[in-house]
Amino acid sequence: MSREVRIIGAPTDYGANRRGVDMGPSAIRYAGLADELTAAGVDVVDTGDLLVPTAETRDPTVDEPEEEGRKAKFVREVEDVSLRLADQVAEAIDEGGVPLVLGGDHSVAIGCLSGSSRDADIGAIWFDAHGDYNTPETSPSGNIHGMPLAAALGYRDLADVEWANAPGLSEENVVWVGLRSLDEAEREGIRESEGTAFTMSDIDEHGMSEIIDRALEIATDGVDGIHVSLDLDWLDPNEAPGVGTPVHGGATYREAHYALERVAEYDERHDGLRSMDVVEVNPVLDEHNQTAKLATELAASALGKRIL
Ligand code: 5AB
Ligand code: MN
Ligand code: MN
Ligand code: MN
Repeated sequence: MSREVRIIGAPTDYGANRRGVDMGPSAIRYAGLADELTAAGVDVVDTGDLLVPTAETRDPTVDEPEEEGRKAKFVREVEDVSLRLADQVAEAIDEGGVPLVLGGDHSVAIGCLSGSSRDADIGAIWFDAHGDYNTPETSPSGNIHGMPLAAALGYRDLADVEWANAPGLSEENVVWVGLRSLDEAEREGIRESEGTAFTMSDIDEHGMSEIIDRALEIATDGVDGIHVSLDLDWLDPNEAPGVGTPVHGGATYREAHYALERVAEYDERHDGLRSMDVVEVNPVLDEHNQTAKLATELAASALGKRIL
């Protein structure tokens, strides 16, 4: 029997500074996600989208005034989505599936990590141009999509909340791959963290093959499984123009595919891919749905699509 991949749409833009990323799940489905996954040999169940009230009906600061030196916009809305998403992710895993969460902005990773680590110790591979390791204290923007990893690790609190905590996420099993844009205090935080950061320079120096080897080894060491978080701005903007915070000098098309093919290969041997998210696709900024298409292809690569 083949494995079930459970698609969960999380059409949020609360965590981002640009509107449009809430249309990501729709664009990714339209780009042919279900067919790509079916071709990869998994059973696909699409549970539809979480209900997410449109940002225009909410006041970003109503519950979380921007106190001096402390910014986190739409924090109550992110809390609400995170709690519901975490339940769905945990349920998919309980029922033997692999949840594939479609963002939405990267704040949805909070619910993913929290649900995925509810009853297990997990590592995480964070494919992203950015560290997403800000806190309300360090964030230059107040946008929660720049904070999910720090929030999930819990000791860096997001507005004193327990809901953001991913109980079984082990910091030493967190690996960033492809970093090239960090804020000052965020850089300090990553340096001090027990996680491992591979920058684009590391990929230049050692090649994607060696970096993904090391990333998988570290992320999977001593845990029950891993969460893979794929921010499309990890790729070079030439490949993935449809993102809100593009940064030049990113992963190439083949580097990205290769890395996710290696995740699939690891998973095939160890059944170690527990959950995944694909985030930050912004159809308003995209060109002919190119970035959404890439998101579907990369998800399929991670979930077992083979060339031969
Ligand atoms: B993304 C920035 N570091 O915190 C901040 O796209 C950008 O989920 C965050 O990686 C980018 O606002 C968040 C400047
Ligand atoms: Mn990013
Ligand atoms: Mn360990
Ligand atoms: Mn991100």
